[in-house]
Amino acid sequence: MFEAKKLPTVLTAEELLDKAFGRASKVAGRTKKEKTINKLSTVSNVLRDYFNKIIKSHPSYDNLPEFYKEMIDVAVGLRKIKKALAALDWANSMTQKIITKSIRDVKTGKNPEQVLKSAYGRIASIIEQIDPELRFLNEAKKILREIPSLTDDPTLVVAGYPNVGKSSFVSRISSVKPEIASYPFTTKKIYVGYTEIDGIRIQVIDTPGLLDRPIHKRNEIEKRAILCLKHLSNCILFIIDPTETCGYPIENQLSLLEEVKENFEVPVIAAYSKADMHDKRDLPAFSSVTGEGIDEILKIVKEKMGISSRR
Ligand SMILES: Nc1nc2c(ncn2[C@@H]2O[C@H](COP(=O)(O)OP(=O)(O)O)[C@@H](O)[C@H]2O)c(=O)[nH]1
Ligand SMILES: [Mg+2]
Repeated sequence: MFEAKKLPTVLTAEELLDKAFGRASKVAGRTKKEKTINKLSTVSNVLRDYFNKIIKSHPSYDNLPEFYKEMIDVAVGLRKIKKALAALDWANSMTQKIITKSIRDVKTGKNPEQVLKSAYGRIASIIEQIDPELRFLNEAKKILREIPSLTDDPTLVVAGYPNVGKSSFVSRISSVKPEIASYPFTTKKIYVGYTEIDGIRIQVIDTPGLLDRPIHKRNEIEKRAILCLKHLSNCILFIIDPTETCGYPIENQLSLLEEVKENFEVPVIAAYSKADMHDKRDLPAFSSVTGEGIDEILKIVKEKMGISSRR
């Protein structure tokens, strides 16, 4: 599971240099030589710890589930993150090299003050070079934090026109109140609920604004958001409101169903909502108000997802 909430704040070059040199300015030593070596070692430790902390806080992006890779790529750019982390790695080894060499120079008798001054100058110039990457990583952190935490439980995505009863269904079957997260790159929200079918936890996702209108009319960013859903879903429940109280004629709802079927390779279950208001039963029908038909729907979901209750 991807947990961007753990990503730390990233300092700018100036802040990082203040931190390292500030810490070094407080160290003591019996001789000028010793004091200089202690200062250099302090800068070395602060920088190494800092760079390692930032680099290690990021997951191994290549090993993330496709859903996250796609989402992160759209939100901030996977290559950009990798390049920025590589730049930090570079700065880390460069500054350590400078410090190791400087300590050796002091030990072998070079003027401590001059060595320190020159080392500080070179370190500062390296850190300043990666300032854009540091700033980018801090911005990326803010965006990545918005990415919903999803589990790798089997996932049911709920689709259908607005007001057909998607949210009501997700709430009805969820053991806990659905969590709301946002897509980091659109204004769209994701509602995530969890239910159990025969002891197997199922993640149920409702994404208002994505699979509730013709896909072919979507802009690029929405199409990519839909692509993220493709990586995530194991099954789709397409809800049709035959009463049309949702405000959309049944023909439009059916044509969206066809489009969803064409765009997704997973099983798509079509079902009627609001069964308490009509008698149409040529498709499975359920009511989130009375609870009628809900167990039937979950049973079909279980079959389509290939969930076996034998354990
Ligand atoms: N009678 C009845 N009304 C329902 C049912 N499910 C949803 N509704 C109503 O339909 C409207 C839209 O439901 P909602 O779940 O918000 O739809 P969504 O936009 O698809 O998420 C709300 O006023 C619900 O109370 C149902 O099973 N029976
Ligand atoms: Mg809704």
